[in-house]
Amino acid sequence: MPLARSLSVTSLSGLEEWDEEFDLEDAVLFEIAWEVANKVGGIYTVIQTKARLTAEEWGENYFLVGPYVESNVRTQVELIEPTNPVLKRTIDKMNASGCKVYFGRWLIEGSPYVVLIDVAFTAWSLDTWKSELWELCDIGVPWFDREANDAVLFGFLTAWLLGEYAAQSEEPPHIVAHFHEWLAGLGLVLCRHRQLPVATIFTTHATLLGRYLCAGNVDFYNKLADFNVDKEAGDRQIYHRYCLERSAAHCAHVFTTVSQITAIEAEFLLMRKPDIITPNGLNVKKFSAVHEFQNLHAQSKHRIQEFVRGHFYGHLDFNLDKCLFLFIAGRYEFSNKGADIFLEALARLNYLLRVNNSDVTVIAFFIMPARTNNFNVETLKGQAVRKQLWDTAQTVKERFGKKLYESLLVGQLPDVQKMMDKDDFTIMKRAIFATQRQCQPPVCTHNMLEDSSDPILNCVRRIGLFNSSADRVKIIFHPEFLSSTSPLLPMDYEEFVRGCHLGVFPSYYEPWGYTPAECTVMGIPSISTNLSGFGCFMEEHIADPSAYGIYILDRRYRGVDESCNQLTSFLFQFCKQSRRQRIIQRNRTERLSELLDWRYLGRYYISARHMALAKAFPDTYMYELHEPTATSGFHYPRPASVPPSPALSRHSSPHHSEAEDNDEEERYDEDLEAEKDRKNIRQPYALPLKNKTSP
Ligand code: G6P
Ligand code: 1S3
Repeated sequence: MPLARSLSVTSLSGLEEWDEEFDLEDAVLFEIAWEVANKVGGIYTVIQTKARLTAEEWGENYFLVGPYVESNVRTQVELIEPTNPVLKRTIDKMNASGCKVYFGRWLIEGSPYVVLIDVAFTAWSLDTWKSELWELCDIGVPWFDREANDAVLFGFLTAWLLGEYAAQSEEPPHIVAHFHEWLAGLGLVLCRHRQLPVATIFTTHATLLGRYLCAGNVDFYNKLADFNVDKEAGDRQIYHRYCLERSAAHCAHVFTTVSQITAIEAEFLLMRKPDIITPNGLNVKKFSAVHEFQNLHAQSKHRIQEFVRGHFYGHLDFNLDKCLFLFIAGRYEFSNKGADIFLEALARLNYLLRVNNSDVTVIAFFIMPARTNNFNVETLKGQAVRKQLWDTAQTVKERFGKKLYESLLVGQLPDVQKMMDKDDFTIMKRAIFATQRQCQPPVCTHNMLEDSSDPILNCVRRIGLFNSSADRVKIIFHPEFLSSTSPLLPMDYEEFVRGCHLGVFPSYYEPWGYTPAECTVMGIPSISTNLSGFGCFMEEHIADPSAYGIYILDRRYRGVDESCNQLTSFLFQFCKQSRRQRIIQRNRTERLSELLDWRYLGRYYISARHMALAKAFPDTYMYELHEPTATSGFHYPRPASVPPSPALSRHSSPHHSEAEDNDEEERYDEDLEAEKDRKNIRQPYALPLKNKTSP
């Protein structure tokens, strides 16, 4: 009999009301997703970052289940023998019956156990399982849909795993199985159909129909109630996928989505209201020195500036110290991710900066992967020219230093006129000649395969932002994810974000949106929208989000043009801030990171699991729903001092220095402000969790 384990919720900081204990007894947790140790998109980030907290809670009884992908396993997983005897018998039995199931430790924080199933190895069962699926619930999966075929194999195999685990257990087990997204959903449906002793949870991170409908030209949110969902799914040839998704949502003991906005979407498109919202968190790294992240910003910014020096060689007629770096990053979905209105707003911003004779230059980076044929020559040449200028300066400096040294050795002050000779001037002139350029600095860093039909490039052509000297807004489209081994911009994504001033994510369809969340925990302000899960979550928990550097664009109640004007106004206001104001704002942004930490947000997952256990095993577990609902929590008031508006900020701190950029004064002021704010923050409500009752 496994040892009874219990979760002491008081051990999690800051939630004094959580003083009840929920005894997990012999329960085991399986978390099942196609993205376990297999990076495809955002779900990987959810599972990978949450693993440490869940492993701490469930210990030896936590198993992640995903597909076996050899290349991933080689780099991320240490294969070992199963430690749990029941699971060992289960895996042995499956392997003896023609499956290939592996067990190991995923080498990430928390080192969780993983069960990886080679779905291709059991492809011989596909036809049998497809007809079983048809007999069971009339869902017919076409042969050509490879992803759906994988979903069928993965579904039957995970249900087999869970059923076998139950069969191999000496006493009736209490299994919790948490399935993520439609690709894993069939396993849940089969568990219910086979009446396995499994408490099931289904989380949708984005609905299939929502994603497809938004990508088209549809007024999605105003028409949510009117869609004929079966027809819409059929028209897009995803009816079978949609059925798998909808049946998983309906069969689950507990159904969750990642945000309130996706909850509404699910209610209309999947016809089930989620039982609980499980927002996405991150592992927040708190630095021991409070201002460490500001130093990191300065270091990374310096590296971006180096890249800019190369990219704009021959056209460096703007002050790099007054240059602001903005960026958008993510899947290349031009309108869903809001790249369309960002470009339009940049054109308007360019006009405003020019007519106001601003000395600020904005460089907007677009980091969205598209099909390319490697870097273009002009871009690579820029970095080579920069390097040559640097090398020339070093050579002349060394020769100069040598002469100076020799002169001092003989006890003479140097004759400045003779410190540089003809050769020095020749190599310097040659280096300067190399910076001459006939064309404008390129907008795109790569050779695009579909250059003439690319939406970003076409939009740039239309708005005419070609990096000319007169423009105050410059554009750099980097159609590939960043990498620290790139010959062009050798930085990984995190370093790059830290070096920027503002992340701009004006998405139209974004169930959660990790990009602005990542900015926040790094202390970088961002723009999101009230159509993104993140934006709505921040709006709900912060009294004055923009004072904290969280700008939330209204895309719900305004037309595109109005939203674009609002975005322009956010950008223009941001450009008007002084360095001092930006530093204050970054400090405030970083202060919100606690709100996005799994240590806090993981509790919604805990709650979902307890709710599922109580529904599946009512004799053993009990759960009571409290008001207010689970999404209530922290509340950040307005910052104690005046928000960093350009007009007011100089009076916003008790010890303001006359020197505009005196960072030390800044930090002192900010520490006082942070202390005031900390005292004002209202602690979260208890989550709707109730302790276990005896059978
Ligand atoms: C950080 C650094 C400062 C630097 C500042 C630049 O706060 O600690 O030394 O002056 O960044 O800020 P900016 O917004 O101009 O990049
Ligand atoms: C989805 O991934 P995506 O980028 O396709 O899931 C993510 C994790 O829950 C979420 O952050 C994102 O908004 C969704 O769109």
